[in-house]
Amino acid sequence: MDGDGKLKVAPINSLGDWLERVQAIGEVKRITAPVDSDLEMSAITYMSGQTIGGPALLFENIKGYPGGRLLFNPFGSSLNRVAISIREDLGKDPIELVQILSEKMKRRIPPKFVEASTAPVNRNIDQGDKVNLNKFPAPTMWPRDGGKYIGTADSVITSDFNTGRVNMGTFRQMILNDKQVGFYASPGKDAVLDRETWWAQGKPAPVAAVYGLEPLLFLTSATSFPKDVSEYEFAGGINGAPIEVFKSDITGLTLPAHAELIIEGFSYPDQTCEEGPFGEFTGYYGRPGGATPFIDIKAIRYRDNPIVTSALMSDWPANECGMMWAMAKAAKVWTDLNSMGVPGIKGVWSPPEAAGWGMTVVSIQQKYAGHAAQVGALAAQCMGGAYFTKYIVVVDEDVDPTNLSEVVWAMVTRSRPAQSIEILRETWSTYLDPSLNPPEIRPWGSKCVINACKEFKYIKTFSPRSLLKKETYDQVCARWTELGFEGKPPKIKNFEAFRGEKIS
Ligand SMILES: Cc1cc2nc3c(=O)[nH]c(=O)nc-3n(C[C@H](O)[C@H](O)[C@H](O)COP(=O)(O)O)c2cc1C
Ligand SMILES: [Mn+2]
Repeated sequence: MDGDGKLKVAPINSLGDWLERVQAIGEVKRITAPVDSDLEMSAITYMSGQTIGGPALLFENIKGYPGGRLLFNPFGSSLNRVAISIREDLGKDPIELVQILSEKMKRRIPPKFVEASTAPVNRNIDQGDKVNLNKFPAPTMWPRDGGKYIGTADSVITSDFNTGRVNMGTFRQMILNDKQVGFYASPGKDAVLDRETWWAQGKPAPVAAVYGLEPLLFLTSATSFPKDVSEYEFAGGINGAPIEVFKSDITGLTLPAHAELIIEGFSYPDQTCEEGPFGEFTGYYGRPGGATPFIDIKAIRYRDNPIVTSALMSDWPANECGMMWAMAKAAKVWTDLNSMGVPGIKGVWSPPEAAGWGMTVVSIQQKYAGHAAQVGALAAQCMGGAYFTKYIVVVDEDVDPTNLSEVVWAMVTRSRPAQSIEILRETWSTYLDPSLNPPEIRPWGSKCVINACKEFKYIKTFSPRSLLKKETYDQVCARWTELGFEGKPPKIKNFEAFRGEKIS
């Protein structure tokens, strides 16, 4: 949006609109050769994903699914695709984009209800005997997976029985048979709390799952927003216009009108299935398979030839939880720190290399005694950053939090392990953390907060950095070609402020 509230770029309402934009920058690869949904599609995604910034893969010829289409890793490791999804222009630095997203996350626009009959996703509605989930392509991603996962880059929609608030969360969904899918969500997640509000009344919990969706809805579903506000409002805020929805006559839930494919049905308190294991965002199989609630599917709504969206979970850079989570989590932590009134925040990053969610880096301009410790503790435990994250590093403003080389350098030159590290215990984690053993101790975790800032007590006398003088840098830039170097001179951000005064 610009100042007068007009959208700068053409609106994106559907996955089709998004694909058009992404195709225009050459970041969709259509794969028309026949491929197997059993391990082959995911292997291709993993291998293609080794190139940072590589394309999203649209599989159009999946063995056994005539006409079936599946988009693997919509975000991948591409900053461009994150930019497009949050309705921004390309070419911005990661930290600039995180800041923009964090501002957009402060806006809320409620969804707009349209007539169900006009919603493109209602072009086809299968109910009763016609319900057959196995009609749609779903990959088995890793050799030890418990089954085909149709829901990964998805949005699972639930509601709170007492307040009516509609939640959107990304939760994995394994096909059990034509009419049932597993519904795994970690303790503390909103879908878990929501379904329990229905079960406490002795009622089945209504639930819908969107398996083909526009990536902004995927991003907002995968981000920890306040538990009492619908993700639809935050998606609208980022979109700069309301998300179009309709009310389901089957479950009463609010569903996205422009989705590709939605299932809906009910989940019961006293019925579970065997679900998992699944190769997870950590790059490991998470908890072993176990008893999990499931969804009894009453209806499937879909466009003609719908596109299923899928997320490969793996080690970086092929992990769909890498760049998207890096951006979304960092932006949300920034929003949370701002909303608590913490001053001096210069940048927040969640390194995609750290399983997307495992680490938070905040750079600050230290303003008062205890400032760095306060930022570390709040970034560790605020809603946007608390889940799973193990390492929280606070650095000064001259350190770029998106540059791990600079962060590591600050850690070894500014922190003192005996003084600068705090451990937080019994924190919010997950059954999926392979380091928590024996597994019975899960989902409790711990966190390490590292203050890698110059010690504030000695900030005036802290050893000066060896920095170039700006005028010397400019001179060398001007002579770069003459000196025999090719290309542009490197960008340098920090320069010497010393003008000849005596260093004490
Ligand atoms: C691709 C992907 C798959 C995910 N799968 C799960 C899952 O199976 N279970 C889970 O608890 N969280 C999963 N998450 C994390 C949640 O989506 C995330 O914590 C989100 O904030 C949950 O929604 P909520 O904040 O409304 O509870 C996944 C995230 C991504 C990006
Ligand atoms: Mn939520």
